[in-house]
Amino acid sequence: MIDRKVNRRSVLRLTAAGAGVVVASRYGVGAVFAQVPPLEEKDTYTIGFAQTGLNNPWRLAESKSMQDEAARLGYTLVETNANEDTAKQIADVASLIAQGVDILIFPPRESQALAPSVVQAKEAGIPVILIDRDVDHEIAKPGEDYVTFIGSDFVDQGRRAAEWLVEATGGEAKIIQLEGTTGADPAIDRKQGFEDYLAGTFKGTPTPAGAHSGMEIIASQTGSFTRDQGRSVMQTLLQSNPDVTAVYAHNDEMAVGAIAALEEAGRTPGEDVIVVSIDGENAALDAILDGTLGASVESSPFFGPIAFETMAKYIAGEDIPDWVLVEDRFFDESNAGEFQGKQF
Ligand code: GYE
Repeated sequence: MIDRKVNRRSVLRLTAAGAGVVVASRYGVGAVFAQVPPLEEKDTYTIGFAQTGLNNPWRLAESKSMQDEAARLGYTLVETNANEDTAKQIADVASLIAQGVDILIFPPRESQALAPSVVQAKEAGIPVILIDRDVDHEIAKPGEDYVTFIGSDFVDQGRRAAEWLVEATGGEAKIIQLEGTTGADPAIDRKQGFEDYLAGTFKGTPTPAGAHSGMEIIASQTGSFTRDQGRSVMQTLLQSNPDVTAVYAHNDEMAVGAIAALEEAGRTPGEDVIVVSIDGENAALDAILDGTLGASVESSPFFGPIAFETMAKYIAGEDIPDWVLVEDRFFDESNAGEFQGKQF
């Protein structure tokens, strides 16, 4: 499992850190840069869980899933809350490292900003499993600096939203895109998957459907994954883009906010403006059933079981893939009733 060689990147980092720097680690200096620190078999573990914030149903569901699974296993979960402040999350991770937790399992709020924190954990001899968001692989690599990323294919989520929207609008739409948190992996990838699909490519390969030249993105701005900002950004964008006929929101909370803004402006979401988003929360299923939201690609927050199962495999010395892919369902009017109230 941990028979990974010191590669060029590790060597460069060692040089950059200064050859004379002594790195404090439970596993000795040599091992630190070569591989993810191992985790020994014990009766119980202390897990550092640095949450990005608790300001929406998705985050609350994720935290509860982690808490429930840790409790079920009799492990101690030390949870921090960064209140959607990246600098705070960096400090939270540093503090969990200083406390000497056995392992860190957390969602990095921003993909570049949190990558050095992942490397710092490794250098302190603490393995990291990333859940729900990934870091920039140019700075920290799965299988080398951290165990793995467990989460969805966000590029594909964007593609699926685009594909549905093309169908729903007959290939003709003036789209406002509400982006997620700037610098967050799902915001970057959901934008790319959506825009690339409309341009006729998917992950660098031409799509059979080709380019959709009638689908025009007329404005694209961040709403930071929140309902409030989804609403206020939509209010502003509506003023300058009254010709909008579709909204693609990177998550349901922003879609729900945008729907409110559209209604306030006298528009009829679901009729004159078609809305699509991602997550599959209860409020989105309700909106699908009342006709204001068209569809939502699932992005599950229930990481507890899969995170702890992956941790157990790592302890047992099993080979963990660099990416533990979470498969997502799709919600629209055909199945929203079945799942209504059962999500989060
Ligand atoms: O879609 C969003 C949340 O990182 C995948 O973050 C997650 C996203 C999720 O705030 O609602």
